[in-house]
Amino acid sequence: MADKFNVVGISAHRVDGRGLVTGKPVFVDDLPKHPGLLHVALLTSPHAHARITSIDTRAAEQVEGIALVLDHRNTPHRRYTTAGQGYPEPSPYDSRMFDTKVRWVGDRVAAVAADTLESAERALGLIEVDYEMLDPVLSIDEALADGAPVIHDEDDALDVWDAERNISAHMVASAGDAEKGLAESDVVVEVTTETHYAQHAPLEPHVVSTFLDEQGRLVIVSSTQVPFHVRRIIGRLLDVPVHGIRVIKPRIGGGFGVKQEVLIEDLPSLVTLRTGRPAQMVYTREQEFISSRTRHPMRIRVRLGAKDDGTLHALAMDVLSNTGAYGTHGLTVLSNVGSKTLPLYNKAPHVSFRGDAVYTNLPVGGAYRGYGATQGYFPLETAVDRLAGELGMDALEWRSLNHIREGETSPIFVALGEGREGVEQTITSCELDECIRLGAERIGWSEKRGKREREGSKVHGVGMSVHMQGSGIPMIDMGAATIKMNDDGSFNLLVGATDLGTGSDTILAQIAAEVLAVPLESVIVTSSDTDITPFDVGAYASSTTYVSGMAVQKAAEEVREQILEVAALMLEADPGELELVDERVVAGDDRSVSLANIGIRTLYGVEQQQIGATASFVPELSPPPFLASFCEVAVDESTGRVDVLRYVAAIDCGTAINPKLAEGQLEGAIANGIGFALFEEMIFDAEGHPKTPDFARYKIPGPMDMPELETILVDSYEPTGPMGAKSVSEIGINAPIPTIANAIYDATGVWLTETPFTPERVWRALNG
Ligand code: SMO
Repeated sequence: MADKFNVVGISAHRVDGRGLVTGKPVFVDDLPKHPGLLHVALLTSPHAHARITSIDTRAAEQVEGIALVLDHRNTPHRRYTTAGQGYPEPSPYDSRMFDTKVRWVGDRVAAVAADTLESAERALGLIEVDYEMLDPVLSIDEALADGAPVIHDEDDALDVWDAERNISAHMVASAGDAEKGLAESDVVVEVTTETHYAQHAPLEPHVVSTFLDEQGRLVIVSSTQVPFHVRRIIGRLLDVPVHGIRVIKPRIGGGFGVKQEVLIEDLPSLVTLRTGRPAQMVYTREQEFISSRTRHPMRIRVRLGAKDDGTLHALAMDVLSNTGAYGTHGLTVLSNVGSKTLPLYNKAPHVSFRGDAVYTNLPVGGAYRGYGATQGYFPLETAVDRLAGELGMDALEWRSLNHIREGETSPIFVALGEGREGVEQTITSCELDECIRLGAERIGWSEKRGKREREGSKVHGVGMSVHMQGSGIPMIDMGAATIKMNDDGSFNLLVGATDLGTGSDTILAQIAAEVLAVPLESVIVTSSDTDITPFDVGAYASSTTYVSGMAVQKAAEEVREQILEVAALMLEADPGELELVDERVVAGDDRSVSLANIGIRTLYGVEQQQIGATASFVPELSPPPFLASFCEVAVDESTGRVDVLRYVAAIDCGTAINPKLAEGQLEGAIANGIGFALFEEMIFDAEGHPKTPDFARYKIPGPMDMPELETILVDSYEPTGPMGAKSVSEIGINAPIPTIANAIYDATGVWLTETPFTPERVWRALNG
C-alpha cells in the first residue's frame, strides 16, 4: 500500500535528529538558565505511613541563599489528581501538594528553594519533622484485610470508590453470563498471575523550569507528555487563569507514560509565583525511582471455557491492582486490563470483567506503556496456551480459530471503556493471521515447538502470544494541527501533539508533506507550546499517529484546497482539474505553477492572504494494531536462568508512516518488555523502604542483554486512519511476559505465574 505514497512509507531521518545527534542543548536542563535561578529540592518521607505532627523549618530558613520553604502549612490544600488526563479527569482527587499525612516512603514532606542546589540540600537536612507512626499497608491482601489501616482517611478526597476499605477504584463489565458459560464449557482452565513493581526509567528524569515572562505570565518549561493538561491542572491548583500560563515542551528524553503526570510542575511554579524568580527542579535518579510513578502490580485471575471443537465459550477476568498511595490512573489502567485484551477473543458469547484498584503504602502506580494491557496479557495468553494444550490443539491453530477479524466486533468495546462505558467498534483492518504466519515461519515454529532440544543443563523451547492495543481513546481524545504557507512554498506545521522521543514530529510532517506534495524538508514542525500550537490532549494511549495524524491530514487538505483556488486564478483553470505534484500545481495540460510562486504571490502580490488552516480530529474508533510475538529460550535447569535467544515480532500497525521509526518503537517496546519480564524489579523491605532505587540494583536491559530481534511490519491499511496508519508505540511491551512464559513451558513443562522470571523464581518453579 505504501507504494502509492511519496513521503509516507519512507524511512526519512527524524526532523529533530540533527540537533539531537550533535548534542545541541535541546532538553529542559540544557537550555540557558535565567539569571537569579532558584533550585528546588524535595524532602520526602522516610516512613511508609505516618502523620506529620510538627514541622520545624526555622533552622532551614537560616541557611544562606534560602528563598522559600514550602510544606503543608503554606501551600494550597485543595485535592486534585496528578494524572495528566482530559477534563474532568476520571482519576480520584486524592492528592494534595503537601499533606499532613505521608502515605509511602517517597511521599512529599517539604520543598526548599535556594540559590544553589547545595544550599537547598543543606536546608533539607535541617528541617525537623515529627511523625506519629501508623501501621503500613504493604500488599493487596493487607489492604483488603478486615480492620486494615485506612490510607485515605481524609474527608475531602473526591471520587474514591470505597476509602474505608482502601479501594480506590472499581470496575465491572460483562456480556452474557460468564459463570453459566463456564459451566456449559467442555474444557475450562484457570490461571492466576502476579506481576511486580517496575519503573519507567526514562534516561531524562522529570525536569521543570519556570519563570515569569516580560508581562508577568508564568512560563513552565517541562519534560511532559501532556503540556495542555499541565496548563489546566497547574492553573486550577495554584489559582492562576489558563491565560496566565504558558507551557513549553522542548525535546524529551523518554516518557513511557511516567510523564503523563503533572508530577513536579507545581513546586517550581509556586516558587516562581511567590518569589518572582526563575526556578528549576530536577528529580534525582533516586527520586525518579521512589517518588515518581510505577507500573501497577496486579493479581489477575483468568478463566477460559471452550467447547470440544475449540471455540471459546466463556471468558472471565478478575483483577486486583495495587495503585500504591494514590489513585492516579488507577481506574483507567484497571479498565484497560480488560478493554485492551478481552475483545481479542470475541467469539466467546459470555464475558465478564471485574476489578478493584486498592491503596497501599507503596509507590504510586501511573501510566506506563501498555497501560494495564501488559498485566492482562500475562494470564490471558498463558491461559490460552494451557487451553489449547488441553484441547489437543496447536497454540497457533487455537488462536487462528478464535481471534477477532476485520468486520467483526466485540461486546466489550461498548461495555468497557476508559474508566466508563466504551463505544461500539467494528474492526476495520486486521492482518493478525499474516502476522502469525510470518512470525511462525521466522522463528521455526513447526521445527522447534515441543522438541525440548538439550545442550547440557540447558533445554530449549519456543513460545508465542498475540496482542491488540488501541489507537487513542475514542470520543474523548482530540488533536489539532495548524499549517501555514510561507513565501518559498514551505509550510509551518504547528501541533500540540507531544513528541517525547518517539519521532512523532517526523511522521506528522511526513503526513503533511504527502498531502501537500512537498519534500519533508519543506515542513517545519513546532510541537507543544500552549501559546503557539493548537490544542492536543498529548502523547498517551497510542494516540498520536492516529488522532493527531488525522488532524494534520485534515489541515493539510484544507490548505491544499486554498492553494488550488489561488492556482486556479493564476492558471485560469477550474480548481477541480488541478493537482498538486512535486511542489507544483499542475492542470491537465502542460500549464503549471510552483508553490513558491503561489507563496510569494499570496503574501506580497495580489489577492494577498495567509494560506493556512487549523483542523481538529476526534476519533470515533480506536482501531487496534495487532501483534504476533515469538521467541526461543534456553532454560538452564541447574540455575533457573532463562536466556532469550531469538525474538520475532510481527505487527499490523496499518501503514508504517516511517518504517524505521515504527520498527524502533516496536524494538524499544520489546526490549522494555524483556527487561520487565526477566529482571527489572522494585523490591521493598518489611517497612516499605525501597531496596533498588538506582541502576546498580534496578537493572534495565542494555544492548548486551538483547536477543537477536527481528521485527516485521506486515502490509496493512487502516481505512479510517491517516494514510492508512494505526498505532505502534505501546503494543510491543505486552508481549515478552506471556511469550517467554509460554516458551519456558515448552522447554520445561512448568508454568511461571509470577514475574519477573529471575533465575531464583524459575529455579523454585522447576524444583516444585
Ligand atoms: S502509558 Mo501512555 O502515557 O498511554
